[in-house]
Amino acid sequence: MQTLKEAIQKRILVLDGAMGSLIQAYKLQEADFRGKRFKDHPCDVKGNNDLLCITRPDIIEEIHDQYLEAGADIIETNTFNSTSISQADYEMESLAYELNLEAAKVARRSVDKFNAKTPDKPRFVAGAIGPTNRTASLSPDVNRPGFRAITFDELYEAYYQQTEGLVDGGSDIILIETIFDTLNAKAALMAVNHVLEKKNKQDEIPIMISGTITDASGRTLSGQTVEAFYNSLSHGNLFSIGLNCALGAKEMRPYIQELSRIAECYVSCYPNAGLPNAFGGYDETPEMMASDIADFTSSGFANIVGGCCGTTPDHIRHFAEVAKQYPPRQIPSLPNYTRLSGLEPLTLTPDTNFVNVGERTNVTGSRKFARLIKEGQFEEALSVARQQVEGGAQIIDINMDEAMLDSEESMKHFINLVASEPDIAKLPIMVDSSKWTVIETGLKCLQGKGIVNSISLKEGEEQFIAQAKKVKNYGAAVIVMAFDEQGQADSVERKVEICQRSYDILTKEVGFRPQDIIFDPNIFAVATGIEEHNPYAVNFIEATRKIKEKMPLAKVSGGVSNVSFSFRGNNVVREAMHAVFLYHAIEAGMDMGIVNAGMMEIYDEVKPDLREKVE
Ligand code: THG
Repeated sequence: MQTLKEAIQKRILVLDGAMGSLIQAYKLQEADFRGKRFKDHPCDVKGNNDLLCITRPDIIEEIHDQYLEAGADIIETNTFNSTSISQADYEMESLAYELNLEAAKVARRSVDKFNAKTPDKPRFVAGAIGPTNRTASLSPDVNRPGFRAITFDELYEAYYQQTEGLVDGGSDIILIETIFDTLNAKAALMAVNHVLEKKNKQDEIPIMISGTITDASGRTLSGQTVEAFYNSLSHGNLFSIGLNCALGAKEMRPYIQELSRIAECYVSCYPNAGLPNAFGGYDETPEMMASDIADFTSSGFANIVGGCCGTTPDHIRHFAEVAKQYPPRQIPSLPNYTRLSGLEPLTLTPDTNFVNVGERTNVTGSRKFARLIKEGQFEEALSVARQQVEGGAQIIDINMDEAMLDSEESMKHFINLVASEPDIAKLPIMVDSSKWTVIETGLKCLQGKGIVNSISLKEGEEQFIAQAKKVKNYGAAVIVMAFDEQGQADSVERKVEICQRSYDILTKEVGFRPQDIIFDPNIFAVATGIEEHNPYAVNFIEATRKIKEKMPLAKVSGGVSNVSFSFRGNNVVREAMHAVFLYHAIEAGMDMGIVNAGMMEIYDEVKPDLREKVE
């Protein structure tokens, strides 16, 4: 029998339609939901549709059968709310694993029945994972923007358990769907990948993900654009990415077109039957929707089509007819650019100018920021970030390394507050700490694709690899310092050698994408009065040239203000030094730098006599 991976190369696959409205048609009562087993359950369970996989599996199987009969290639398990988190609404959190196990078995039975009848048309079970009823990157309380009702770790645990049930029950695919908060989806993706790794099924069970654009703004509920959303999740071994729910097919068109352009995996699309009407129902007929689906498929936008809320087996029958008529979308092969995101994407192409990383949201890099954080004035501290953005920062570096602080807690709280300020949160975040636990705390708060600052070979290969693997699983890019077991590199040769060694380990052993690696060949202070320090700036520049020659897809960054530390208090000289340094470093290939955004002087505007001395 054809595998999913074979089938999707040949044709556009069809996903099933809505489950809820079909269940409603059975007019089930409280007693039906309870069955014998939950007759004495302490609270009402009517409306807990997922429970029917245990108490009325016959009904769920009948619905699956209807969709397969209509021509669906893939049916979704009835598990949208089967996490311990969502089941808490019905005091059934302890049932989570079993709900998923049973739901997958029901879907499996239905699919196996049809596959036995027509082995030439294989069908597949997609274990469905919903968003839960909580958001990890949004506060439910407008008065407490830094508050979160759920954490990354709690979501991870719940999704892990759900995935185990779905896989044990026989799912062919895992589908993370209706994503409205990308941080929830990142937790789900990590959990799914970990379960598949543990069960040694990574090659066998593909992962589909599907987001939701909530309105005409073209953004997810948590504020990301389509491309930012894709960048946040592209690390997760995706089989497909797509959109479902919220909008009707027509409204979804520009966003599916965009995904189709940027996604280096298959693209799925399963819209609602139009926008909800005044009674919360859906009006688009199978014929109406089929013409929109035909528009997508004839435009080459999609590999998988289906329906969400309001769609019926009749809709799916029409879609299956349409899907037959067009060839599937071809996966584009895109240039290996460094792609990051906050609420918006940041792509570093060969035409991108030097990228400014704002340095001032650093308790060791700004007295003002340090004072505000120490006094607990986090809201005011946001103004420091905002000033960096207004000064032209395209990424924000955040550092809370200070002995007097609970650095993990401060990192978490500040990133959560940034998330509620769209003018700042649009940028990718660089999590800066010399403490791994602080970095990991930061990563658990980022819905975008950020940068870890930093890792190195300082403590040896084992720790370097372990941390790099984690960074990759969180989907971040990484700064690698030119630092090894012998210490921090100061000569050109050592800088290049350590970066090359790090690169080889990251790309060959960890599976890092070269464009997600950013080298920092150490900017040290010059003119300190110690003779050996004087070539430090030139060494950085020469090392940069060599690193970019040898590893052109990787990027080079550095902490620019370090170079002028001996002139602290003399900003005229410092800014001149930064301008001259950057002029030459950028010419040598430096791609980005941590700088005091807004205070950058232009090389040509530095007073000639001062410039001459700095040169
Ligand atoms: N590489 C990487 N990360 C880094 C550095 C690096 N992170 C921290 C640091 N170096 C880069 N950030 C700063 C931030 C501020 C200053 C220098 C580097 C600075 N601050 C003024 C000072 O100390 O004189 C503060 C003045 C004030 O309080 O207003 O110079 O190299 N990967």
